[in-house]
Amino acid sequence: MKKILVLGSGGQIGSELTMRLRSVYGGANVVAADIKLPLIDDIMQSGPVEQCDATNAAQIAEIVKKHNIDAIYNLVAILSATAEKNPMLGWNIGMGALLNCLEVARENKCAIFTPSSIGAFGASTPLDGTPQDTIQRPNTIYGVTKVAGELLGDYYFTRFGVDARSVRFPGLISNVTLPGGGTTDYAVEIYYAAVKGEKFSCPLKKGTLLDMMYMPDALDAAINIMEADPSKLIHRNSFNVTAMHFDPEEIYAEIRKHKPDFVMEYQLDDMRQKIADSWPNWMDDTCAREEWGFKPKFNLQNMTVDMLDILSKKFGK
Ligand code: AKB
Repeated sequence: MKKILVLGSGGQIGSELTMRLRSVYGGANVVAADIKLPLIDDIMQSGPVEQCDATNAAQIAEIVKKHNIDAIYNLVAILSATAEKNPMLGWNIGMGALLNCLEVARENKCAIFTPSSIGAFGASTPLDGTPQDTIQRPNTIYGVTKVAGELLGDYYFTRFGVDARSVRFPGLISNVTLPGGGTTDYAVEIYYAAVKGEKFSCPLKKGTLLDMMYMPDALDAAINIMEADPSKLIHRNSFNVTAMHFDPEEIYAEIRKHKPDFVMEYQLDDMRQKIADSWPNWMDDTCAREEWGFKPKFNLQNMTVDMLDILSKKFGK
């Protein structure tokens, strides 16, 4: 990867991945793009920025040609709970952006990364130790777009030689840009509430196990899979990756070790609960570890220390 385009630079992953890619490949070599500008100051000031509606293929193609792009990070998606409220929007944005990116990548010989998700699994998948290759019959429109995206990525690779790669991200926990409309968002919001001294209402019930990962590990995964030796890849779209799994009680207890006065109560969101119940409790990510050396650094304990520290500084607490 020499010249990279990040579509969705304003989002939870994009706002951090853009800065990480710039630190690795140089600010001038990473073009940040989003439908909505301006982006955060760090991004605006450290390299090229373009306005781009990813559902418009001509706009993507123009930016790719203008900047001689050879790798595209397509991070455009509507997250699970929002997509479930508006399935057509979820499909049109998720699939529209992906198909456009794949076509532009084919025409311009670009590599392409598009995240898949634990949402690509469903209630009929083995939920404990979910294997790399298993039943994928998701019950959400978000999951349907993720499975279709995985299949399209492999299709464009075998049919046209497009270097399409992907990982199935679990819930991502981060502190720069809040996620919005996801099922796993509670695991981010709980830290913000703890630092601000607010009571937290948890939308998922006690015992709801979900895979999670701290953003620094997700950024490493997104870069390392694209840098991986292609001759070692047996899989491509998409690799199970995870760093930890916990239920609301476990993350609450971990935060209370540092903030003993913090209070969490339950206020269940039926839609999110239904989605979470259909997702893996924990995935087996052996293939990612063996094929391209995936090795996360953060667990619930050291992530909690880091999240509380960074957010305390951010909010002057
Ligand atoms: C969501 O909850 O929708 C996302 C995801 C796990 O893909 N964070």
